[in-house]
Amino acid sequence: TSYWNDFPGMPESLEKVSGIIQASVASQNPVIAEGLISLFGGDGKLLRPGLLLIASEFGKPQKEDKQFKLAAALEMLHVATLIHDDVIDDSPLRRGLPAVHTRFGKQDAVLIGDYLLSRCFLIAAGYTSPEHAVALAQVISVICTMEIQQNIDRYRADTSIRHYFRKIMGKTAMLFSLACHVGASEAKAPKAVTERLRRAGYDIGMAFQIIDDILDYSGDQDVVRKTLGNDLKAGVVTLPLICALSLDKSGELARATSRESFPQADTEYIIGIVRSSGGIEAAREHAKRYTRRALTEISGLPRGKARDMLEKLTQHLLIRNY
Ligand code: 2DE
Ligand code: MG
Ligand code: MG
Ligand code: MG
Ligand code: MG
Repeated sequence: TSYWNDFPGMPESLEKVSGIIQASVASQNPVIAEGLISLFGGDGKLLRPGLLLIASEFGKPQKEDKQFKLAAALEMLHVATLIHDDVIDDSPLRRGLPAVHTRFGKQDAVLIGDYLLSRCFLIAAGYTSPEHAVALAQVISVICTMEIQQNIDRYRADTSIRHYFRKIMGKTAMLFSLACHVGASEAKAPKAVTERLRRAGYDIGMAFQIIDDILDYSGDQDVVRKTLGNDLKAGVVTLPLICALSLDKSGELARATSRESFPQADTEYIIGIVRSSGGIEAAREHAKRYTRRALTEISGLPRGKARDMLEKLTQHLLIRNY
């Protein structure tokens, strides 16, 4: 994808990953085949597999290019969560195309997500050390738990930044962190390097979800190529709103998002206040802070092509507009 054009060797490697995914999800069933081909053929960023592959370069070359298999498994998990996420968020567009549930209905979308999850585990079980398959399963249970927490917290604007960070750590950062540490660890990188990558992956993932949440308020839908403005409409309270609430001294925003008013609130009006109060910029400062933390970790990694790529990617993710 265009995300990786300036990264030597990565477009070719990610092509291999895509090939493994296509082969592994292939099905005679027309709904599965079409539903998945449209998603994997779309313009996914392939960040998690990309991170895993970069991390694996800190270790030794692997038998049968095992790292490509693991990278494929992570992307399959990620896409499974997206399919379910779009059902849950009632979000019609994904990767520039109709979401799976838009085309095939919610019933089949849920099942296609489950199918994909099982294909992910098939690969993980076959090509990962048991402890990493366990780690993967644990991350998935945390993702689900934090998604449920997010539902519990709907329309509660009186939340804390801490609580928000905890949720995005579970729903996004842990998988980024897993990609980085499993990639390095399976390639037998030194323990200190693996641990550093685990921390860097966590910080990159935190910054990534903060920017995702900012784009939901201020992105250009034609560029991001998925439905925006959804979080607020669904009562999901994210960092731009949390920051705006502490910046808006008039109390206007607090009134508009009180437990009573929030479900019927005029979302355009709220988005206007979030923007004019500086909520977006304040949220961006947090993304910058996580990016700086990631860069500090990365600067402690062994020098070389992999470190340069990780640094460049981390910097890019902060200024991305999709
Ligand atoms: C991204 O948040 C959410 C990621 C996790 C979703 C996980 C679900 C559990 P967003 P966007 C739904 C499903 C679990 C499985 C299949 C194991 O902001 O903006 O909603 O891209 O993402 O819609
Ligand atoms: Mg969503
Ligand atoms: Mg969601
Ligand atoms: Mg989002
Ligand atoms: Mg996203």
